[in-house]
Amino acid sequence: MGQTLTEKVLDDHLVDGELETGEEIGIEIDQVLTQDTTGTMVWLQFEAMGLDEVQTEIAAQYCDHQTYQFDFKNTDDHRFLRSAAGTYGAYFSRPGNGICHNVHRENFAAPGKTLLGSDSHTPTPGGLGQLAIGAGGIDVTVAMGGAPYYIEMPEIVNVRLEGELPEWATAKDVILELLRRLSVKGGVGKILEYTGPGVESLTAPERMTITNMGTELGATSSIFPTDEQTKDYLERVNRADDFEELQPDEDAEYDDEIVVDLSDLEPLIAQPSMPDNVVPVREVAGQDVDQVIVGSCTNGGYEDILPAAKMLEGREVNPTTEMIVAPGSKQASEMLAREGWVAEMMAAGVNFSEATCGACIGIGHVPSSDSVSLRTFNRNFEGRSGIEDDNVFLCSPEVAAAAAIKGEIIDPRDLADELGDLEDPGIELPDEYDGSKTDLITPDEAPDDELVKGPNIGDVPLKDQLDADIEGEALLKMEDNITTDHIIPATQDILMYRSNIEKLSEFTLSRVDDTFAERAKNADGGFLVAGENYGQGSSREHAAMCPMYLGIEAVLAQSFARIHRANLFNFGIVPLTIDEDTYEDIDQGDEIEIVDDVYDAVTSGQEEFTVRVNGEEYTATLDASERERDILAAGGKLAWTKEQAEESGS
Ligand code: MIC
Ligand code: SF4
Repeated sequence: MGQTLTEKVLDDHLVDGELETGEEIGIEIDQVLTQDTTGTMVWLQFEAMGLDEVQTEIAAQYCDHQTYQFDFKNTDDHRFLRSAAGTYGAYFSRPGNGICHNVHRENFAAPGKTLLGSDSHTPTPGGLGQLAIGAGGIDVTVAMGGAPYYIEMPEIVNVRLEGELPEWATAKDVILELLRRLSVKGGVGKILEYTGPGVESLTAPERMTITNMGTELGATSSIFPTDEQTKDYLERVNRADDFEELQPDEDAEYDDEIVVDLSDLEPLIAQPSMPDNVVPVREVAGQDVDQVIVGSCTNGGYEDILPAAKMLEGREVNPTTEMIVAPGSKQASEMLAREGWVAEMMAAGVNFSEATCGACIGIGHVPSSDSVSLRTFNRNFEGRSGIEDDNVFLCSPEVAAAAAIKGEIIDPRDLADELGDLEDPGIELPDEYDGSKTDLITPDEAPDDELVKGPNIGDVPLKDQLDADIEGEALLKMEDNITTDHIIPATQDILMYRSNIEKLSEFTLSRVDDTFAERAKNADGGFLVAGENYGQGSSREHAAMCPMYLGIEAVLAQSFARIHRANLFNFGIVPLTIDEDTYEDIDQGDEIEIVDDVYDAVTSGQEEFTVRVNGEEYTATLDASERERDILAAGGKLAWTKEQAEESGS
């Protein structure tokens, strides 16, 4: 039987296990990336493990989330990250240089290589045939130290693309269509592999918009085969040598297949406040738009901003609307500036920003109250923009620019009819991506050789080994699709504490219940209860670290998002699955007791646990590999890794 492309890349990197769906496999990691809000913990844990040098081919530390540096704590984090990159041997990308995924794809992403990153949108270079996976910080730390990365072999889904995109439909509409069909949990446990005759019509940057936002489906990764388009892109970024032809075998077998006829697509939009709440733009047309933002790691490339700039050329942003353009990388800004497009956009009334994540996580450009904001981003979780009652829609740069011109949501086809002289700008790649590279500092040029820690940078929190008895209150009962933005928000006032868990933990789940952190701290142990897809969204391990710090010992949920589930193991919190009836029967405040000796049950491979709630008994399931059980028993991955090192005498 032939192999899928995913299997080929995995096979090439396999160091443990077999490529059978559901089996745990260990793979070698070639490249790692980290950014400024997860990177501080990555390096603090690198230090705590006693590691002394990066072992992967490439390790890159980007500064992209807290680039406005509102507080010395942000700048201290950046200085610490620079010193860690210098000390341990990673590339360092200064604030303003761009978003990790954009800068990584310009400089390092390569077909057939593996990439592990402490950011959930790490799968972006899947559009170049790279197998890229997002993970919690400590998983990246360990991979950077040279150890394999372990995951459950995902199902491989064939997403067959047919036809070609019609006018005004874009790559963003391809992924919005998949979200509409599959939902935000439709990709959990899966890798989406794109195939079919429609692939060749999409340029590499368009493919990367699709793979970037595969994360919103909950997918482990997304990958495209490589071809002339891949080669063309790599030539334009001056890395032709990185090209490698990669295709699935003709007789490859997939676990599932989805067919998308590109020619059927039209401009789509995700309504507030979930990326899968997708409808045709025409269905919501006519609503006034207060704010439009083009940018982010999904649509912040040169190729994404240029169409919006062309649409605005000789026109004006509607007086009732504000339009912000925040490029994904300084290289994109620089090229657009040199070609005169920045001036053109400014003349149209655009507020042109530095290259940053910024508004995507509620840092700057917070929408006004009770208003509509249209963004080309990948996430619109409630409150993520920095205001609780936000109305954030997600769409393509073309739909965003149309709304900025009209002042209301409008399908660009209808705006073109109205204006008479508006044409679909299409997609255009620059002859050469020729922005300067001065802000990417190589390990050799690194100015520091010891860690520099400001006063806000704390220690890595540790937990004791797993208890035999776990009992306590159901401290919080939550619904389906709770995001890591609910657990540890990323807004400006909170983000600066990412390297200070004691302080950060005060904000734990404050968006759901602002008494939670205090109650948890006083309770001395307890449970979290949630519905389906608990912990979707970001990779931030802080969403497990802080509950651990507050004494949470187990989470009972109907299902878990992949990265967050791994983070719970990594910080010694037992993730137990319960069925819907059990979920319904548990109320916040109920007394819960795990009847089994938890330590023994976890280490002996027991799957079913008896949970007593107010005297009634229920079954909860621990579906975990032997390695995950050992990590849990040790009290988390840091303790476990140290134990391993001691056992092997290194
Ligand atoms: C996000 O988009 O939510 C983030 C901020 O990039 C996170 C990382 C983080 O929380 O630091 C992610 O996607 O992993
Ligand atoms: Fe940054 Fe937003 Fe992309 Fe996360 S999703 S990396 S915050 S641009």
